[in-house]
Parts: sequence; C-alpha cells; structure tokens
Amino acid sequence: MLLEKIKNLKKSALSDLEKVFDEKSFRDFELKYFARKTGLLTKILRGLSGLSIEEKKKIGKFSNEIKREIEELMKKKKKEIEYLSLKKKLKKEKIDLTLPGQEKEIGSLHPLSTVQREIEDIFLQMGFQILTGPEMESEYYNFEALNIPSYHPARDMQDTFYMEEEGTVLRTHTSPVQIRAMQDYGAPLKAIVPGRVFRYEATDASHDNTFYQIEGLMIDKEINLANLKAIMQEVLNRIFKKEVKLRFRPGYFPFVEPGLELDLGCLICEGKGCSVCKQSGWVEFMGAGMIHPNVLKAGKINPKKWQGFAFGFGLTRLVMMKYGINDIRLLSGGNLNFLKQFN
Ligand code: FA5
Repeated sequence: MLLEKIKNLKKSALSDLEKVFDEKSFRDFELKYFARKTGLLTKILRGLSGLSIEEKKKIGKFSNEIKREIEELMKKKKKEIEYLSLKKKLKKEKIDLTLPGQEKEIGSLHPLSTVQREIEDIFLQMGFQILTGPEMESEYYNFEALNIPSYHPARDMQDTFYMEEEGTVLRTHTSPVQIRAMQDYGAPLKAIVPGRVFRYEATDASHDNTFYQIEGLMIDKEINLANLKAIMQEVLNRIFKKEVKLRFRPGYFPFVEPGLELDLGCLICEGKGCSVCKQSGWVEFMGAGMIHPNVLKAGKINPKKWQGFAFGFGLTRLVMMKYGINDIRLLSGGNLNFLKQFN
C-alpha cells in the first residue's frame, strides 16, 4: 500500500518537475514535495517511524532512493533554469550597433591660421620661400642690424619686453628675420616670414600687445617699389576676392630708404569712418621701402651689386578686415563662440 503510494508520488513528482521552467515554479515544486511540514515527500518519510523495523528498512531504503533521484533531477533543472535566465538577460543587454554614437567635437583652424595659409600659398606661387625666426630675439637682430643703434630715438617707436638674459628681447617685428635670411641664403632672395611679435603698448580696438606680422623681402639686381606695389595689389585682391584700395604714403623706418607706409581702404566701413580706422576711412596696413644699404651689409650682401624692397604687415589687421571683425582682442581671446563662426 505504502510502497504503491510512494511510487505514485515519484511519478507525479517527475511529471511536475518536467513542467518547471523558471525560478518561481522551481520554488513551488520544492515546497510541494520538500516543505518541512507540508511537503508530500517529507510527510511520507516522517510516517515511516510508525512501521516495523523490517518494513522501515525496506520502505525507508526505497523512499530515500527516490528522494535522491528527485534531488538529482532538481539540481539539473536548477542549472537549466539559471542558463535560461542568463540567456534571457544577455538577449536584453545586447549592443545595438545601429544606435547613433556620441558626436565628438572636431577642432578647426583659427582664422589667423587660415588666412596665413592662404597668403603663403599665393606667395609660394610667386616663387617666394617661407621662413621663420625666433620669437625671443637678440637686440642685435631686432634693432642694431636693422640700422637702429641703441642711442637712436627710433628705438622708442617699438617698445618691447626685455628678457632677464642680457641683450635679449621679445621681437617687436618680423624684420630681424630679414638679416637672418640674407645671412643664410645670400642674394638673389625672395622670402616671406610669418610670425608672432610683441609690443609693450596699451591695447584698443586695433592694437594688441601680441599680434602677427608677415615680413617679405625681394632682392635682385633691379627690384624697385613698382614691383612691390604690383605684388601687394595682386596678393590683397586675391585675399579679399575683389579689387582693394591701396595708398602709399611716405613713412620712416631706419631700415629702409626710401620708406613708406601702405594703407588699406577700410573694408569694415567701406571708407565711411569707424572705430577700427579711427574715422579716417584708411587703416595703416604695412610698412615698407627699399632695403637700406647698411641692412644689406649686415646681411653680408653687397649693396653696390644688389637692391630690393622689404615690407612688414599686420596679419591680425588683415584678418579683421577680411572677416569684418571690429575688435582685435577677439582674435587672441580664445572665445569658442566667436571662433566657431569660422569653422
Ligand atoms: C614694422 O613693424 C616694420 N618692421 C615694418 C617694415 C618692414 C617696414 C620692412 C619696412 C620694411 P610697424 O610698427 O608700422 O612696422 O608695424 C607694421 C604693421 O603691423 C602695422 O602696419 C600694423 O598693421 C601692424 N601693427 C603694428 N602695431 C600693432 C599692434 N599693436 N597691434 C596690431 N597690429 C599692429
């Protein structure tokens, strides 16, 4: 009788276990058969105590075997359930490669660099080479070799920052590279020198203490100011993509003779007058002239054989004119909202 009952219990347990498919149904199964007081198998095993020793041995052994068999199958089932739930979880977590990624911000060239490259391209096409020089310069190259001795009042035209190292300054212009270029390459020579320069002076809408210049020089047997005018007109027309107004007027620089200043018709106000051109309609754009014989000599070039022009213009002012920027300080301010407009 009891044996029969146990066999039936095993049958129903195995068929119940088949139907178990997740943690909850597993737990229900466990409670149904193995709960401490109410479990169907527990109750049978408890009931054995009232049997005779003979029966206890026989039925006890049989029911323990069944218990072990069911427990084995339960272990397998548990693993199966764990595997299934992990699989389900992984399915949910899968990476969707079609989702758009997080966009990275890409930097862009500063307008000063963009225009510098455009100018370099134009001069390269005209056969000029592009040179650079040190920003920390000796007083000799920045002043003396350019015909500005220490006692000369022209020193006051460009006040600068003096370094602790005796005789060293932050260059006030790119002109010292004229001498370095002449010494390195001799004549004939066609070169431009873009670079950063420094002046000890108060800032306003069109003056900064740190700005960029482009120096240029052309030395050969018959170079003259007409060549300079033709070259500058061509370069500036190409930069501004239209015919620009240029004005030559006499100017003094100790390193040229004769010396002149070239002004640009103000492109911000079209000549009407604004804060950038100080209401004059013209913006001082560059200094130039025929290279002084003393400067050629300092560059180890014979002034009796060779002659040429030199010029130096404010790249920063040119960029202001090109893009209609009315305050020079915006170009050194590093304000991204401003700079992003030039992307
Ligand atoms: C010079 O620096 C001379 N070395 C130029 C030169 C070269 C003359 C070769 C003759 C032969 P100047 O100090 O004028 O000259 O400056 C040249 C240009 O730099 C100016 O025309 C102007 O466009 C620009 N510049 C001068 N000072 C400032 C400043 N504080 N801020 C921005 N741009 C400036």
